[in-house]
Amino acid sequence: MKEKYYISTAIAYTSGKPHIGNTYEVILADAIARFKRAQGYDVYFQTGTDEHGEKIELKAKEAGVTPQEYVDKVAGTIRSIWDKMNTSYDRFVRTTDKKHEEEVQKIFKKMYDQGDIYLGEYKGLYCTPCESFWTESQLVDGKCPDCGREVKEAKEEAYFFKLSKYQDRLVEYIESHPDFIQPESRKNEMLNNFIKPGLQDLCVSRTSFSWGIPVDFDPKHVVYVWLDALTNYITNIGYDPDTPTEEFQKYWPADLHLIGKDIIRFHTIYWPCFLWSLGLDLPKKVFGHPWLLTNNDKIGKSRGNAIYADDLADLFGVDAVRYYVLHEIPFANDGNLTYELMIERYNSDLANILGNLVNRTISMDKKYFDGVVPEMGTMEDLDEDLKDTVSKAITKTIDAMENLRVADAIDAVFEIFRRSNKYIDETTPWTLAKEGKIERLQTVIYHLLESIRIGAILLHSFLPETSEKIYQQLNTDKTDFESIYQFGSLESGKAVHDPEPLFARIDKEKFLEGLNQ
Ligand code: ME8
Repeated sequence: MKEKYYISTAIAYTSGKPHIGNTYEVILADAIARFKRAQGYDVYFQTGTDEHGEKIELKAKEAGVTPQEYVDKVAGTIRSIWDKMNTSYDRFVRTTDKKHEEEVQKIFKKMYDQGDIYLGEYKGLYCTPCESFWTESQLVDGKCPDCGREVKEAKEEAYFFKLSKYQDRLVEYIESHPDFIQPESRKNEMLNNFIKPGLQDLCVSRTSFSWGIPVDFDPKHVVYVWLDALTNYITNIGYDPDTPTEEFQKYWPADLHLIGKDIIRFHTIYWPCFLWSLGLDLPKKVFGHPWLLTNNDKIGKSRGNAIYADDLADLFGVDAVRYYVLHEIPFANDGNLTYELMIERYNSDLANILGNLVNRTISMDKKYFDGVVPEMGTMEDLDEDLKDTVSKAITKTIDAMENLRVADAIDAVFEIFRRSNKYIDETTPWTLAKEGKIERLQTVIYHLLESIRIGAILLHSFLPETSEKIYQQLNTDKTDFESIYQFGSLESGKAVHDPEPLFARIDKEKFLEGLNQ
C-alpha cells in the first residue's frame, strides 16, 4: 500500500485573471506533488477557484453579465493557465459546484445545530475587496490592513461562529505541534498578534449581497465566503457531515495546505476551529509561502503592474518560467521578478549550465563514438568525485524537498550540472581523443551521460518538459526515480539521439528593445 499525500493550493478568486504570483503557488505545489509521486506516494493534488462573494457580484455587474457567467469565464482562464504551466493537479474544484454548495449548507446546519453558530448582529468596518470585517484598532491609517483600501461601516443581522470557544485549544495545539505552521516566524506571528490577544466570534453570514451559498434554513443570508472557501478542502474529497465517504477517510487530514503568506490567518485560526466543530482532524501542515514581487513592488491586478504566467511562457517557454519562480523565491523571503533578471537567469543557468552541458556531452558522444553510449570502464579519482557529487546532490535534493525548500532543491540538482561542466574542463575529452586514450575517453563520456541522466530525473518535478527532452536525447528508459541510486544504470551500447539545444541564448538588449515596441 502506497502512503497517501494530499496537497492543496489556495483556491484562486475568480475576480480576474491570476497574475504570476498566484500562478507561482500552483507551480510550487506541482513541483512538490510531482516529487512525492516520483518517490512513490499516492498523491492527491487539489486546486481550483473561489467564486462567491460581493466583489465578484460587483465585477459581474460592471461587466454586464450574471455572476455565474462571469465566474465561468474566469475559472476557465485560470484553469487554462494552470494547464499551460503543466501543473499536474488531480482535481480542479470550483465553489459553485452543486455538490460543494450542498455540503456547505449541511456543514453550516451542523455547526448551527450543535450551538457553534448562533444568530446575532454585526457592526463593523468592512473591506469589500478582501471580504473582511475589521475593528477600528486593526486598521492601518484608517484603511484595510491587508490591501490598504477604504473600508466602510456596515451593520447587519448575521450568524456568528463561536471562535472564542476554541481559543485555548488552538493555542495549545499550535504550541504542541511545531510543524503545523511553516515557516516558523509565521507561527509566532499568529500566536502573538492574533490568537493570544483574544479571538472574537466570527461573522459567518451576510445579508448585504446575494452571490453566495444561501443558508438553507434562513435564505436571506449567504454563507461567509471564507467558510464556503475553506471547506473546499473537504467537500471535494467526499466529506459529508452524515456519511463521510471512503475517499474522505483515505485522504483526510490533508498533508499540506500550500497558501500565500497573506491568508495564513484564515487557515490557521478559522479553519482549525471549523474542523474541530465538525469533529475532524486538522491538516498536518500549513505552509504560507512568501510572495513574488515585480520590480520589487507588490503585484496588484488593479495596480497595472501585473505580469501573467502565460505571457511569460510565450516569451521564455514554460519551463523557463517554472525555473525562475521556483528558484528565485526562497523559503521565507519574497522573490523578485523583472524581465532583466529573468533573462540573466535564463542565460546563466538554463542556457549555459544545463543546456550547454547536455549539448556538449551528446555532441562529444556523437563525435567520438558515433553516438553509442560507451562502457563505464575503470574509475579514477575525478570520476569518483563526480559520482560522489551526484550522490550528495541526491540526498540534498530529497532533504530540501522534505522541508519544502524547493529553491534549495533546485540548487542541489544544479550542483550535478555545475560539477559535470567542471569535470569536462578537468578531463578535457578532446585531448584524450587527440592522444588516442580511448578507454579513458569512454569512461569520461559515460560519466557525463550518466550524471546528466540522474540530474534529469531529479529535475523532472521542476522542469518536466526539459527532463523529457533530455531523456529523449539520451535515448534512455531508465528514468524511474529509484534508478538514481544506481550510478551506472544508463545502458551502454545503445545510441543517443541527435543533440537539440534545450534553451537558446537570449540577446538581452534586443529582447528588451522588442518588448518596448
Ligand atoms: O486568497 N506572490 O485567492 P487569491 C505569491 N480565494 N503568491 C501570491 C501573490 C504573490 N504576489 N499574490 C497572491 C485567495 N498570492 C482566496 C483563497 S483558500 C480557501 C481561498 C497567493 O486569488 C495568495 O496568497 O487572492 C493565495 O494563496 C493565492 O495566491 C490565491 O490568491
